[in-house]
Amino acid sequence: MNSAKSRISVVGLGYIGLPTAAVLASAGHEVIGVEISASIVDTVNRGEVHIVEPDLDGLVRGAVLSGRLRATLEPEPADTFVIAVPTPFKDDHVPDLGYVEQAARRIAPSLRPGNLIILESTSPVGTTEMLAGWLAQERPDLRIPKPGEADADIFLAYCPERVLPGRIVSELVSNDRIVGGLTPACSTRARRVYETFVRGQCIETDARTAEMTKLTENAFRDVNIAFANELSLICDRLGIDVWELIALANRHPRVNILSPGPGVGGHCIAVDPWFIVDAAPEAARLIRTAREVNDSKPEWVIAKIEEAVAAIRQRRSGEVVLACLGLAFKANIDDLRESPSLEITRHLVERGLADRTLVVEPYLEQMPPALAGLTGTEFATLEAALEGADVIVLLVDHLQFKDVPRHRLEGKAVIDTRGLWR
Ligand code: SAJ
Repeated sequence: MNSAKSRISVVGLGYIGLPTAAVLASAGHEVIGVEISASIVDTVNRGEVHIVEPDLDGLVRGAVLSGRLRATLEPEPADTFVIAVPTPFKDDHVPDLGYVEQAARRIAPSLRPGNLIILESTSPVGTTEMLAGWLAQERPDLRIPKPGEADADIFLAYCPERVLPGRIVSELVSNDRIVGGLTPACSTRARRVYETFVRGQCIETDARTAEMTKLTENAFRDVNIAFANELSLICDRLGIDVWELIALANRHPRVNILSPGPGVGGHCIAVDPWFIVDAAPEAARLIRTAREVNDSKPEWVIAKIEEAVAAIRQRRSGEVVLACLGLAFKANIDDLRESPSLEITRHLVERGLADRTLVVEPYLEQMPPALAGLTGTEFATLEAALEGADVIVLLVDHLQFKDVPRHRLEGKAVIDTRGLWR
């Protein structure tokens, strides 16, 4: 471990930036978080958090109370700048680097010779070179590093975040880091920063390889989840329990199939593989197909729910009540980004499939804006859903749902997209 402590500016205090800023502060650095949202700045400066993530609240409170972390709207000079802003894609699956460009142009006036800039946002291959280009436009007085050229006034590297939502604080410290500089000197400077708080290994490479490593990790997972999701469709046709099938196949020493679900959500796995497809459309056939398989899973789930409701309506007249359990994109978190569960629920409500739809999400205190105000929906407790629903759709395998006594499901149509109750 390197003990050098310095002044680090973290640009973007979201799911990655805020935990990173707090971990850096607890490792002894003076950390300035730069945000465009005034309410996030106020929240952090009160020592509070705007996201639910295990252990994050205590870490941020401690960092702010110790005086080593503060948030601001305006960039200030620092030794190192870590950019952790979103990189979504546009409607046509083309990466949108607007936030990275905006961050680069905003920090540029504060840069001084000797500064290190690290990009952590998931990015298509070549983004770090583009970042160098934006900085060069803003600061023609500074020599910006170029691959193959040793001399420069600042250092620039790509180091992807790889932490799992729900385990961000521990994985930030324990995971290995891939550090890809525009030059070897950039890699080494960036590695030394990570070595002040990372217990895993920090491995140097070039920027393009580091960018592609991140995309590859998430595309690998996406392809493997697509395999499980495709199996669930095949098993449904063949009358086989896919969960039993996977458990049995996984007894083979070299087979490890992931779990089917209602689709793939989150801001990473449902997005990043498209960056590869966009860069090499003809070559990325499997990666594209996996995206399509996972993206089409919500429609299949919706069709199953429609069948269940239609069967009840055929059997009897009167009100049909549907309950959707879980809106988050995966278990035990409050994150709704790209959530297939939210997409499915919204579709069902907008279609008016049931007379009433009870929405249960233990990680939220009220109906999220995407569903608020839609007629026929009610934000409900698990108990109310078990009491009142004719059709129960389990969309997220939250721990709170696991122990539902099976007799409470009797007489209801149950669509368990996660295999939690099998
Ligand atoms: N899912 C399944 N079946 C599974 C596993 C996951 O349907 O067997 C679904 C989840 O329900 C969720 C989605 O896939 O909707 C993604 O969840 P996840 O837990 O696989 O991944 P994320 O998006 O929370 O985090 C991923 C991680 N990447 C890998 O595991 C390769 C994390 O390490 C990355 O840091 C993160 O993406 C990121 O920020 O890129």
